[in-house]
Amino acid sequence: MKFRFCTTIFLSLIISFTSLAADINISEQYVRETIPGTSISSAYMKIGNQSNQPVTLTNITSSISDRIEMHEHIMTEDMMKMQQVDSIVIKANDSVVLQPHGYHIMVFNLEQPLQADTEMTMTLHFDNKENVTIAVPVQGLKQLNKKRHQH
Ligand SMILES: [Cu+2]
Repeated sequence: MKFRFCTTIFLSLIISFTSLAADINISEQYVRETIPGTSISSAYMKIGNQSNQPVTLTNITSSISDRIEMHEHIMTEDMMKMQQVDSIVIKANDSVVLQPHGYHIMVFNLEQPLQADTEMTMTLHFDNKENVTIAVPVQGLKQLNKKRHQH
């Protein structure tokens, strides 16, 4: 009994510390259902930084993929192209929206296709040592609007 009591206090201390340290706020996240015959997908979200310091997203990991990259879309010679970026900076008290035709997250090497109405877990690693693990709902291809993100 005594052990359980201590564990409860310990856990609540961790939780309150975590909420105090939460400078990063992720919302509106979703990942696309895998197009049949492929093993990739793309994810989008809004990343808010509630601190007075800029924060840099440096890496993204997940148990279901060993290769997750940050990408951006750029215009070159009248063509929309995408390229990998090493990091994404979120300014102090600001937010960055990852969305089609802008910054986005690419998930490669999926062993299992992502199915609509399930979710995947990913961890975002920031340079302030804050790691944020989120559940990302899988949005079905039929739920997407007609402007599809082409690769
Ligand atoms: Cu991409």
